[in-house]
Amino acid sequence: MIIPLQTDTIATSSQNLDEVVVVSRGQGGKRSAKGQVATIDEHLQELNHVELVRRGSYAWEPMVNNMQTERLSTTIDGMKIFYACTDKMDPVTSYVESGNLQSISLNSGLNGNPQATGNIGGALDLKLRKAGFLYDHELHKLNGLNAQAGYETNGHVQVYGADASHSSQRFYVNGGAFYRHADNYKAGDNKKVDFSQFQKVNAFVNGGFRLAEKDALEATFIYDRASDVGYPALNMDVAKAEAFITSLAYKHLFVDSKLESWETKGYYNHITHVMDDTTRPDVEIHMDMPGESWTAGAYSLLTGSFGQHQAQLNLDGYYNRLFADMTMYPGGAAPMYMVTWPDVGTLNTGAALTDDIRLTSSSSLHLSGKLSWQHQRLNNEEGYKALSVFFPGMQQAYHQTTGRIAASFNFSIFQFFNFSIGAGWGSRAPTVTEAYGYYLNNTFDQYDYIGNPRLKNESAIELNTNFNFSILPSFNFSIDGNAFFFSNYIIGQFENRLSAMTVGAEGVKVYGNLSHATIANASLTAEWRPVKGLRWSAKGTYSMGRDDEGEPLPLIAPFTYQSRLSYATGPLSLQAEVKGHARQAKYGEKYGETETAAWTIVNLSAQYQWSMVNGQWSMVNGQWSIRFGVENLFDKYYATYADWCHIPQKGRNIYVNLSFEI
Ligand SMILES: [Cu+2]
Repeated sequence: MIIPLQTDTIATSSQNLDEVVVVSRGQGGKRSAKGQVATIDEHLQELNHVELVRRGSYAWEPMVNNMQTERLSTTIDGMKIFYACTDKMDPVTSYVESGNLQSISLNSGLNGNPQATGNIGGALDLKLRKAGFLYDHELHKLNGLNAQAGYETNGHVQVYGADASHSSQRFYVNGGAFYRHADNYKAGDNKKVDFSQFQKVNAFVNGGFRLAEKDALEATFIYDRASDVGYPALNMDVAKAEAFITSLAYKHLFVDSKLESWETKGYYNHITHVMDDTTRPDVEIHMDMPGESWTAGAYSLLTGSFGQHQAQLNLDGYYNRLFADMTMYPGGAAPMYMVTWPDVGTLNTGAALTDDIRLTSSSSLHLSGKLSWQHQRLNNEEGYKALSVFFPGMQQAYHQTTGRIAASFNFSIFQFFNFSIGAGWGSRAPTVTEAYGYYLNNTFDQYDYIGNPRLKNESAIELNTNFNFSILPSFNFSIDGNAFFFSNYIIGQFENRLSAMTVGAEGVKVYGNLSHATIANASLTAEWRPVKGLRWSAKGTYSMGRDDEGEPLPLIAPFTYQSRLSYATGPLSLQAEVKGHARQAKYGEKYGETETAAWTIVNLSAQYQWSMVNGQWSMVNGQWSIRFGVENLFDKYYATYADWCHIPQKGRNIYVNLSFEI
């Protein structure tokens, strides 16, 4: 038998992954009640430690452990990609579709995947769905077909997706297309939310070619384009957000060796982001605000097994360019032009090592570390000179060295008891916005933000623990906690000497370092399976965030809870869910945050699956599934603490999703 050349799928079963949400077909794991038709954001909601910041109904920004994009790493199959919007309208998770992905993995805290840098809060890796080579001599060539359609009443959301695959021992290819369209949605009590529409198309191809028995080339191409995207929480919408994502990888598997696999991948991606305020009424000064991001990079990952050790060595490097500018058109006067991201070129190289050590049959140690070196240059003279006015003597090029190291110890007694404890230290360089941003208006606190090229790197010490036990085979209980102790925490600080440029802004903030800050999270999960098919689960999470003066940090979750009751019999499964959060009593008033009220909603869902064996496709079964559900059953009008400027969530929404696969 030939060993499957799917090292990616083997790597996902690695024990150091904290959590995985399954996007595509596959057994086990967490998954969205909406199935593959769900958006990436809805899939991400299934993960513990993850909350999403919403600025509209599209492109939510993932938060892990109550930390946003700047403290996270997001990679696509290990590839670095950087968003192109100065207002964070386009987290990189918005440039892929459910159809592109097999799963999303989350490493909480400083224990990142080998390609992750700057991941104090956590690292998300979006795993692409690859058909893979056939590895059983007896099978004929295998073809697959997968199609989905979905409809949601609230906002008339339409989703259509189809993909096909072909695999042989020498060659595989899979590709598909996805389309989503949504009109304005209605919040509870039938209140329409203007500028909440969007449209998106996505197409992808993955291919693999086996050069020799143990050597293969793999290529990926993704095109993604969102247009006419409304952002009700912001002053502007998006005319176009477009991404090209490509990669070429060479994989080698070792036989009769302590080394297992070696993968080297080169990649390139380009994002174009065009904001638009022409559809908004009563705009005092029209603005054009385009942004672009280019990233080229490579990594080389070697894995091996040496006695008790399962180790990975990764070397990587990338070059990213970020450019954004803004032209304001005051009526009757000459247009005003400014550079908001001064064409910053970032060259980053790093080396990472992870090691899983099996100490005894019931205990193990996981170690990971990475050292990165970074060079940044401001390539736009105009932008450099504008920022130099505020920072006389600032340089045009900067160097940063960052690193992370994490260790965790795991102890288990069969399935009854599992305990882990971990610690880590890590640092991150300031982002381009934090270091070099120029008059970036933030609608959260109504301040214009200016970057600070003199920022120190931020660092944090992390402590975490997890305790899991089963009293009876049917009852499971777990406690999870972590705490991050920051030094030089980066956040916007008042600058009274400067006046705002944006109409309606309250003033100016410049990014600065706080000497220290703390973020801590604790969650409790219980699961009970009283009889076959019946399952009840409940989860509660409490978080806190404090700055150097003991004041609450912004965007820290209040007490949140979720309880699910599900019943499965044969092809039918039913689920009822209650979720909500308490009043956000400790909100970041100092940072412009306002209080969010408590809310609770009820969701219902049902799924029915049936198979057919078609004579012509004797090797494969066709499988149909239909998913039906009601979200926000009682049409509650509410906003979560993470809804930007308290834009309301969807009111009652009924959905039907149909999918077919062979
Ligand atoms: Cu934007």
